[in-house]
Amino acid sequence: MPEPLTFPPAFLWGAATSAYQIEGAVREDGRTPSIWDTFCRTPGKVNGGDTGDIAVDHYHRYRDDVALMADLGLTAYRFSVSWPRVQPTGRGPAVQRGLDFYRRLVDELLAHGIKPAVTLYHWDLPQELEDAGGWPERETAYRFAEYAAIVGEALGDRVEQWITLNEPWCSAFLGYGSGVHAPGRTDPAAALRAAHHLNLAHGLSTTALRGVMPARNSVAVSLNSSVVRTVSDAPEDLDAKRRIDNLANGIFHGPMLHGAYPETLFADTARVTDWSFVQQGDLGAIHQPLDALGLNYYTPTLVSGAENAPAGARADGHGESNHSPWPAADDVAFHQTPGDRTEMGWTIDPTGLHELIMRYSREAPGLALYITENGAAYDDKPDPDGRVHDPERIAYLHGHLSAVRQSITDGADVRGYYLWSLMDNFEWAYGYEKRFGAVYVDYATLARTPKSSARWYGEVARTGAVPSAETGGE
Ligand code: IFM
Repeated sequence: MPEPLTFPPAFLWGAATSAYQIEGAVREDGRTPSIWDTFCRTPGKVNGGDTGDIAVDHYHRYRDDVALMADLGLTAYRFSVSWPRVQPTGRGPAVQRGLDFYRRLVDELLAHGIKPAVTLYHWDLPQELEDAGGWPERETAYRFAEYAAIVGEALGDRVEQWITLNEPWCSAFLGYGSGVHAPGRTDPAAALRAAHHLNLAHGLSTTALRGVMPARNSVAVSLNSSVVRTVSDAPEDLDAKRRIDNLANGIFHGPMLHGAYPETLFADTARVTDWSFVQQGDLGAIHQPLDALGLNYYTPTLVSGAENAPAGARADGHGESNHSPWPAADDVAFHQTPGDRTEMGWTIDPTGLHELIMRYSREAPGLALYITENGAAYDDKPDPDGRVHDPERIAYLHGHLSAVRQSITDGADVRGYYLWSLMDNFEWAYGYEKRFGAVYVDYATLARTPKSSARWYGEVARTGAVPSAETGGE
């Protein structure tokens, strides 16, 4: 029997969700539409015409959901606040009933000994702000800082862990580039403007949070930084890697961690934009001291230069669109990494997580690292006895947690892991078709059933050690 892998005693064992994916109650207590409510109602945008109207009804079932987490043995929970629930028009005063929901949720978590981590933005921009121009407009960054201060003031006394943005790459490049995410625009110049204004929003909101919260609280951002690999060391492939690394990673961590965009990014994208939207002082405003960095990891990215690309090689794993999410990189080819895949078609490769952690240990020395998302979608179905067995997910978690443990051994300061996701939920343009949950949700009854992976992961959380993958959580 192999030895279990033991983690540091204070390591946080969590699960993650986001507001639009689980809450439902989209018209209650003063909430107004976000860009995702609008996108879901645009024919052909979301699989099966699914919406987040009900989602998994967490807004009404949060007490049961917290009890379930406690029963499993989780010690942390990462959730997002819905901007249009708290500040419906994206400006002006807050709606108290919206804030009260999150206070109740946080109090419930604390009463169960579960540490809350709040994400301020997980993609649900108030529609009114999109109507005013959305993230390509500079004003949206200032509106976000105002909203951050409202939430920080309301919850800062009881929530220690704060995350400004979740995966700004998706907001900018899937939302305004390929259009597979809300608001569904397909304009590469707008996508780059959006990226800059998301960076500015991160910096301004970090400053705003610091101004209203106790100094002990920690502020971070969650990046879905890509592990970019090449099919060969040919110069055109290495150049493709450099360009995609800039667009996936450096465009965000450059200004946030180092106060500068990668120098070559400007030349790479010159045919799309002149970057004149970057104003004097912006980089200083973005480059705020952080306490931690959140890393979201699912699969590596494999690229080549166009000359090494078989016809039609465009498998970047970010959904179907005639428009690339990668501005000015139409000649870069994306390839499927060899190996087993999850239901999303994403190759399972825990070595990528190790590589990512070690890179950011170097890129962000002194910052605590958290894996703020990692997980897998599978086509889970209940057995006739009502149980849901998901050995593939256990194997996935085992592999990735082993990679985290290895990174700690190799010197990385990783303090916690949040499994994506606590329960099955609305998987954006895929609707409810893809199940990422450790807990199975029957969408007809909304009943929750922990899958075997939830029991397995709960055991990990309780013991602080990863057992052998053969332990099925039963
Ligand atoms: O469901 C999403 C989540 O909202 C953001 N990160 C990736 C997950 C899986 O696609």
